[in-house]
Amino acid sequence: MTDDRDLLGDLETRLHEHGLLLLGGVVEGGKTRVVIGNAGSQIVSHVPGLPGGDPRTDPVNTWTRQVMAPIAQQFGATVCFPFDGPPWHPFVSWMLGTGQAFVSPLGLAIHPRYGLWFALRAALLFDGVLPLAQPAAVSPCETCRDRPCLSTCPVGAFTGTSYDAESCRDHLAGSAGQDCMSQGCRARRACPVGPEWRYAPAHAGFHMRAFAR
Ligand code: B12
Ligand code: SF4
Ligand code: SF4
Repeated sequence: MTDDRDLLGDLETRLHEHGLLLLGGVVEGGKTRVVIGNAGSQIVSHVPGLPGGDPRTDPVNTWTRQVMAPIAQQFGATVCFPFDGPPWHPFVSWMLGTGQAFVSPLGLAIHPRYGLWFALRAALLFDGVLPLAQPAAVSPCETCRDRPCLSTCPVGAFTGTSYDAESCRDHLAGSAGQDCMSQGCRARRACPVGPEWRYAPAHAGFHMRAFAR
């Protein structure tokens, strides 16, 4: 019989081979959902087309599918992806449900170690209850007095309860938006958590081009 602890350990090893991380899991109705992602710019050396490629060809999503389909098969799980939609799978809610990350005032999930510098790439659904890590203790936002993420956006796109994607996109289209375009979202960069996980500028630029396209 397979040891469940070995299963998650083996899965983690397989994911690391591709620069991916097992971010957490949650038990739902006798099944276990495991959320997979990446942090920082470690993924860049694994994905053909990152960071300089054309986002319109979806290199990250294409790569994610190619890598995750055989892994799901090997581990006997069903896989789904955050980019399959609409309707979208509620990946942020799933991540929050693992107890390993928290909702930030920007709406993005924040991780005590990786800060805002992680993305969600896939989820695996396993039959049965797997032994999961203890939830993280507390959100870093709780002790962040000044909340610089909320005061740094040049067009005030984040209010703490909403995000104005249209104002953001308009700003990115002009010359004043080139700082965000080349370095990544200024509001996200203002967050002091996990500075060593910040995306390298070329990597951040790829995601900004993908968003602004
Ligand atoms: C559609 C979408 C967008 C849209 C609309 C976003 C919106 N706010 O409405 C657009 C294109 C604008 C967008 C933009 C970005 N997005 Co987006 N987006 C998605 C996508 C594909 C679906 C979101 C959705 O509607 N889900 C359906 C709902 C029901 O799911 P949910 O998990 O329950 O959603 C909860 C949270 O999202 C939260 N929430 C959402 N917005 C807000 C805002 C506030 C203030 C609060 C408190 C909560 C909150 O509340 C929901 C209910 O609990 C997700 C992937 C996914 N499948 O989830 C990525 C996703 C949410 N995006 C992500 C990112 C990183 C971005 C960008 C930062 C991209 C970038 N540039 O790098 C930008 C933000 C703009 C910027 N300035 O940089 C990441 C977030 C990772 C994380 N750490 O949390 C995701 C998970 C993609 C991924 N592969 O990792 N996005
Ligand atoms: S700047 Fe502070 S409040 Fe904003 S996301 Fe970072 S830790 Fe949370
Ligand atoms: S990318 Fe720039 S304009 Fe858009 S929300 Fe972030 S800080 Fe604001």
